[in-house]
Amino acid sequence: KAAIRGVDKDVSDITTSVVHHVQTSLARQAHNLDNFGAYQAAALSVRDNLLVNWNETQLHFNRSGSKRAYYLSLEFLMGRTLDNALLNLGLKEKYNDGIDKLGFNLEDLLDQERDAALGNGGLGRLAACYLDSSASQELPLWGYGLRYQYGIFQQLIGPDGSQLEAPDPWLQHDNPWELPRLDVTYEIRFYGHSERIEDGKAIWSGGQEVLAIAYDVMIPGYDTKNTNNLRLWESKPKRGFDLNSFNAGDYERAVESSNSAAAITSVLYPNDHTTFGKELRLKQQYFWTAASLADILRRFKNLDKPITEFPDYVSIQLNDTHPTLAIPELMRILVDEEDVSWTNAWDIVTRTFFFTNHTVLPEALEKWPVPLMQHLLPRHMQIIFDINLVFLQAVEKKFPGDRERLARMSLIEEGIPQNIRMANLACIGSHKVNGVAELHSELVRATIMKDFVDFYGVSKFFNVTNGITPRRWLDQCNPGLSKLISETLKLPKAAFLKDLTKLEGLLDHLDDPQFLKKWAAVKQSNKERLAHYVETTLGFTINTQAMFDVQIKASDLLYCQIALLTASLTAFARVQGGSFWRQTLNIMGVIHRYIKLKTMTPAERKKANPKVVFFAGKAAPGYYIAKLTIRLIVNVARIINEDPDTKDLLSLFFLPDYSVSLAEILIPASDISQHISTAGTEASGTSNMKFWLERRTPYGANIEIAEEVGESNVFFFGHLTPAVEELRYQHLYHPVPLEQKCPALAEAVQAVASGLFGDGGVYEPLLNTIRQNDYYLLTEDFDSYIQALALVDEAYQDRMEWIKKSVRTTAKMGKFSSDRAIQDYAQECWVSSERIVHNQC
Ligand code: 26Q
Repeated sequence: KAAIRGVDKDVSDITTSVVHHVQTSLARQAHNLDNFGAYQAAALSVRDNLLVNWNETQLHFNRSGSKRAYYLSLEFLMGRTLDNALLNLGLKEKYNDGIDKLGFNLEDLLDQERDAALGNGGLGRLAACYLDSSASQELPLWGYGLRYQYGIFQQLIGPDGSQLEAPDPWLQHDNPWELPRLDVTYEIRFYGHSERIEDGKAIWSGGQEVLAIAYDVMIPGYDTKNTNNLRLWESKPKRGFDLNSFNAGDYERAVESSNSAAAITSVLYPNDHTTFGKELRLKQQYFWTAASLADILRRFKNLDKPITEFPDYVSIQLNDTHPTLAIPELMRILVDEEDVSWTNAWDIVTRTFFFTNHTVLPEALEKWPVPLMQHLLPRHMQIIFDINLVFLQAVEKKFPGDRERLARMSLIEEGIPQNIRMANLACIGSHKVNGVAELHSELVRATIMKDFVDFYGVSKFFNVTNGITPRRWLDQCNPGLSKLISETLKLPKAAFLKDLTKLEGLLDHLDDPQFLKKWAAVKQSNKERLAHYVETTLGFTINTQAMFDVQIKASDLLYCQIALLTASLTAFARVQGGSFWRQTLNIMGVIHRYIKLKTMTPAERKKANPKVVFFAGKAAPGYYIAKLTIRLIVNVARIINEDPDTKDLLSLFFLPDYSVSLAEILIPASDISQHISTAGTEASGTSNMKFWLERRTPYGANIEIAEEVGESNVFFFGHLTPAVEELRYQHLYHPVPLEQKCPALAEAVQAVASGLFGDGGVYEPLLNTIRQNDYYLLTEDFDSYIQALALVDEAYQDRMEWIKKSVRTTAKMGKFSSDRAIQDYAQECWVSSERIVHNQC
């Protein structure tokens, strides 16, 4: 049998099944079918295999009475499914042959699929990697999320180079990867009144009731039949429309409330802190947590165990504070509906939940106004006040008379209006709290959770360094490399794709010139694939012999505004936090390079290292400065790419509409990637794990990556985290004009201001962020950044040595597999009881 323990199918079974779906499911004719129809039929045929495995898996876990883990995340950035499903099932080659026999090309069909883009970036993609890893490790983990009608917006570039947003109607065509479960529905209440009765209990009634309907997405494990579930909720009105208004002839009024019910799951919110206070976002959060908990409880009740054993059978991981309402919701169910005493209920709750924090920036921590909560969820507001009362009494007991401490730790922040601090609630309602990289977790303990560490002790706080799935980010997006690794290590692919530490074996081949040549050839063909993409989408031909330099971020640009705001409010009070990925540093570096090339003699130019720079990323729609950065990049590209003096040596592309699928093309083609956030600002970063060689500042998981791969394989530059606060203080109180402080950067800034790349005035607000208090320390880091770039150019000249660096880095990526991360979570959190029964199928 094949190395993969997957589904056994003949090519003829496959063609029969695809044709069957063309005729029956699609009601079309096989001889008159376009690529999209063929994709749909192939997807339905693959889905049949998944369904069989999915059913067996659920049966196994239901029968075994296993403990289960649930991952609550408002975002799952899944990307495409067909290719991944084929690889995980071990059926890719056979489908390739089958589709070929039917007169189509599998790669063309794969390209027909729309990304499922139900996420902004890091946090959502992490959730998707964790689903793949837990399914592959046969762990009974389900994801719970929302089935948004519209995912993250589509990004277009307008005539003046600005970002334009368009909706992402990803469900326009049937989605073969989901199963509506019209029988799995729950009624979710909003508004109304809560009346306290005896023993801390209350009756919550009235208001609006909305229906939650389940849609299941199958998550196939790799090299196993185990197939887990991602359950996404859709909102629907409980009643079609209001009959009284309808009968009175007021049709608009009659459908108003049903429209408002459907609106709950209509759109994914961009990661934009201006959302705090928006009623619809809070409605999303409650709708989703309430439906998920009701579903989890129903499954637990099938086990027929006393409710006190709930935490022995259920662990719930909270992906950031977004699902924190699950804590008061479980209290409500236990106290009001299950007759559990307050103390016992709190004991159950605090043994069930685990909280993962993704940011230490105080301004990015979720807060909800008390009046809004009171109006939307009156019972939950009471419960939060009650939790707070009991908690603060305990704090007072441990630290008598320390009023400032009480004020800091309270779930309620005083002010007009008062706000609920969701991170505090998530922390006290959870058994454990973790950060997402060593440095980040340390910062969590030292800053935002310091008082809680004093109160609970440090053992409640731990670290799980993020990881990425090697199935998608190695095998699927870089099949040539995966094949070469398998041949070189003389191992079936499954061996290292399930145990990424096996890549260390590559170190034994560093002196084999044949192997290095093959490694370089794989990179070259990936660069050609990207060049082809650029040619077909932007109409530019690029030199694939040049170095490819990539900086990509999902919607990360938007964070810059958060931190800029902070700068003017709290200035130097904060050491850490914020995340600004400093695309401006990169674009100023490009301009610097361009100016230098322009002034060179032809002989000097001959010695220069030809380079193609790629950017991709979306800016949150409301973030003016981030959008201006994109506009600048696009307009610099327009000038540089047409300049006959330099265009062979330097070109620049902003690739619109960054997505998982675009990342799958960009990442394998990069010679170098830039992860250049200001030190101490980014929690972890996960795209840094997807590249094999990079240029970085010391933040987040970059430090751990360097520890693994060796500092000689990364190009660190700039200041370390502890210096950042002091530097910001200096900037604020002892400002030095840009021209004196950093002439090279001043020159690049001046080039923009002077209109070299179109109307300079447009960019003034962006340029002022550098000239004025320079919160992200471009002026501090620019010179050392340019020096690092020079080192990169120099190192790239010795191509053999460069390839070796690439191999060494790859060899040491084992730690950053999401399989390792999931094991960490399982051990530290979910397997606290012995009741997990693996699905060994
Ligand atoms: C919150 C409230 C209202 C509206 C939106 C939000 C919101 C949405 C998304 C807040 C935050 C996010 C996403 C955050 C995120 O992606 N953080 C990144 O998480 C990665 C995975 O842990 C880390 O690698 C990155 O360092 C971190 O920035």
